[in-house]
Amino acid sequence: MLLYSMLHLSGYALSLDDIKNFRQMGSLTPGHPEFRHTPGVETTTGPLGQGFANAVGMAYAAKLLAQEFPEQAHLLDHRIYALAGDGDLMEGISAEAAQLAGHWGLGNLVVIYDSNGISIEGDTMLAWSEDAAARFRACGWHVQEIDGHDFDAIERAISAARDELSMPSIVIAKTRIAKGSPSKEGSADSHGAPLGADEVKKSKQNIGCSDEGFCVPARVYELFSERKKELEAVAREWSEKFNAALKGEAAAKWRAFFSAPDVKALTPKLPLFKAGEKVATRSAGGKMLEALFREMPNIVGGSADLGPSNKSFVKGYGESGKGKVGRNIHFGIREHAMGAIQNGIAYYGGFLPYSATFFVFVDYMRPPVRLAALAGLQAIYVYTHDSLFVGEDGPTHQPVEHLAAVRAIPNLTVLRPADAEETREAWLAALANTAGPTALLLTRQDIPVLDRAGADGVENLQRGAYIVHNPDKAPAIVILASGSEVHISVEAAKKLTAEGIPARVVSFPSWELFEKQDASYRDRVPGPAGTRRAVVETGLAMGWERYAGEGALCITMERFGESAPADRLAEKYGFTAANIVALVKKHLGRG
Ligand SMILES: Cc1ncc(C[n+]2csc(CCOP(=O)(O)OP(=O)(O)O)c2C)c(N)n1
Repeated sequence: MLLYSMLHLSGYALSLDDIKNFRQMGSLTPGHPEFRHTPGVETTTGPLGQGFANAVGMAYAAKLLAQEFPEQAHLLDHRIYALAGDGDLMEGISAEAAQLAGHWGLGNLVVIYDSNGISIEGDTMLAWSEDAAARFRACGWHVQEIDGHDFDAIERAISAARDELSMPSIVIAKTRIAKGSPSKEGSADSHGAPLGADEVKKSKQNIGCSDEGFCVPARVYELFSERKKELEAVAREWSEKFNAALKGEAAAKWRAFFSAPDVKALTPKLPLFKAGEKVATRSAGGKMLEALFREMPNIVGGSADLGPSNKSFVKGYGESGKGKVGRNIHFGIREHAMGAIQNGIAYYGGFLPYSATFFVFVDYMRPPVRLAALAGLQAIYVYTHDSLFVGEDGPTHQPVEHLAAVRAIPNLTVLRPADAEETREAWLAALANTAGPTALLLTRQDIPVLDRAGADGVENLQRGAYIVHNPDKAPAIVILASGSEVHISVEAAKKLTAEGIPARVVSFPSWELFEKQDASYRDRVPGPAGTRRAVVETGLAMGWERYAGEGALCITMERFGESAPADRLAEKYGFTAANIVALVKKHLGRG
């Protein structure tokens, strides 16, 4: 409500009626601010701590943008402000993000911490006795502590924070929740529940306001509108200076930063692979990134300390470090902050951010992935080591339920390419998806580039599923597979066909893209009703009945794996051509 009321007063298209409609169906004032829903809302917040880390991402983006445009840098010198509460600071993500902001020296970031010592259950002392100031000092922040009800102190502190350019600033403002309320001031009772008519009336009297409901005194509107006029002049002047300073090559570069990726132009720039070549899709993904860094000046990202494994670091384009930002970002071992900082970069605009880790650790960053999907941010996740075939690291590192879990997030496009060629297409799909995030699931192990002669072309990955192997006769079995299980399925299909059981293999990298196809395509690829089908995937069968039908043969993982070399695991858990052949025969009653 603080944000909504400030937007209303500042002249955004948010009326007093919108404010009265707080939290009502279809209103512009939903329970928590939602990006793209309410004018002036710059980030979707609500899950505590996310906004704090978003602000760190925005500050990173602002600093990097100025670095990328050195001639205009003197004009790209704005600050990023964030308001945070006790809840934000209690959440671990704020500690991760604060460490990074301090390390990077984000002097353009100013956090104002409403330190009222109250959360839902009562005094924060119930569960928190950390010295927040000491924490932020330890992380390399400029720390000020003030009385948050002293307007002069607030002004002085913000001014000092603005002047501090070598490190991020936090203003710890000691406040009283529900200040002025005769019986609720300083009490957890005021956190979420309405104060009640009588208490509101008395509170307003106490702070010198009219007790009329939803009343904004005319002099308040006047004050804001005068200030708006002054600031409009400042903005105009800035725009004129900026447009004058942005000439020639820099102007073209700026346009490239602030427009959607030109997928058509990028397509021929990405590397190709030959059928039969053995390539881990994580390595193919690394090659795509190298090409994209060359072609797209605004692609930025990095890993949570797994760069060499994720193949996500691109040499020669600068990197983050102590007191510096760069296009390659070292997030350290902080998946949660990584996801939310990535969101902050996406919110800021101008950059296309990616992040990388092992697929199993998506669990450590699920909240920001969900928020990217909700907010419709273009963010790309490079999740390598995507299956049981991680091998020796064992069950802690082998995803099982993760495919089902990421497929369950609305507006997240999940892509599990079957080979290096599909990896190129998957990257193109991610670049084309400007309406939400995309997860690329890539293998640790080498897998062959498929021979698609006589089958559908690899560009059909864009349709979510397509036929990679088709027998001459009508198929007796259609095998649906994704990622590294596709080539094993093709090998099995060839054997089955040779034995008189014509078998089709459908590479099924993306449920979400497949859902967007017309009904005739969706019917054609998995075969007409009555077709016998099998699913081969190193994840839960859960959900596959949608495409395979009830009663399909499922060669899937319904339990945790174990630590062993990948080929031994393939044998034991049945992901071999021989096992697929045997089980299909049995399933069809032909064994
Ligand atoms: C991740 C997460 N966990 C729990 C909540 C539920 N919740 C909303 S506000 C709140 C307490 C926040 O306290 P504080 O930041 O001090 O806010 P204040 O009471 O000062 O308004 C909690 C636990 C949430 N929004 N997000």
